[in-house]
Amino acid sequence: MSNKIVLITGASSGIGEGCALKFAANGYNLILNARNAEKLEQLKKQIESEFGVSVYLLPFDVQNYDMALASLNSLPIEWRNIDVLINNAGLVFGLDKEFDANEVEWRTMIDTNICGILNMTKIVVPWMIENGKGHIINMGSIAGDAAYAGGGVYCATKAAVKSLTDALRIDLVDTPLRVTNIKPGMVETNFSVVRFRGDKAAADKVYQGVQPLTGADIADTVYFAASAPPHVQIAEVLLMPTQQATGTIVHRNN
Ligand code: 8X3
Repeated sequence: MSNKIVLITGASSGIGEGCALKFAANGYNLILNARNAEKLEQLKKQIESEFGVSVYLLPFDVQNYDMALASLNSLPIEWRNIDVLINNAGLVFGLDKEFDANEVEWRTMIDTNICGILNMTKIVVPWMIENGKGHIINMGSIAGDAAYAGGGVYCATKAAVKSLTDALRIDLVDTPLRVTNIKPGMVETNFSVVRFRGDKAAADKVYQGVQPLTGADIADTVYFAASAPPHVQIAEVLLMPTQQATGTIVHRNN
């Protein structure tokens, strides 16, 4: 295969889906991962007919190292030549005080947002080192820069993403590989619907009177980092709506 290959986790919606469309529009072949195989199938059909690139699906839960390893090891050899790994899979539950948080929910956040990235890194980065090329792009968050009320575990996971990304950049400094942390502020996806455990009205309130970013906006920045010349390493990007200034300061219309 002559096209470049991008592997995207959490690709079935939101920022991950935005990245899939952006990279496909620029001629990349895609390996798409998410838990929801049905949504991935739909996206594969849409992308292959719209952009004429090849899409390989790897449905598994990034929380589970054994599943990730078995799934990635099932990739045909020509698909292992991965140019860009976008560790996007992540989620948030609740806005509860740390001492009120639900332990199943905080374990799921830690296992997905932190261990998910570690699992993918442990499997894919050695392939990239062997191939002498690669770019790891981790989805951090403005929430990793400063904690906010009710964000305890989520903010901690995104602070961990920053540390893991910075450490990986150090570990790979003597290789041609690049490592990037993308840190979005308010992005309207199903992120807040999951946070409020399916309560769409509560999720909509988060973005009331604000024009939030979209998955496509984030994908533009991810692609910018991936398409920079090989000697340019975009280490970190913090991006937010014009109406947002920090994780907690937002100007709302009305
Ligand atoms: C998403 C941004 O501010 O909702 O990571 O935590 S925020």
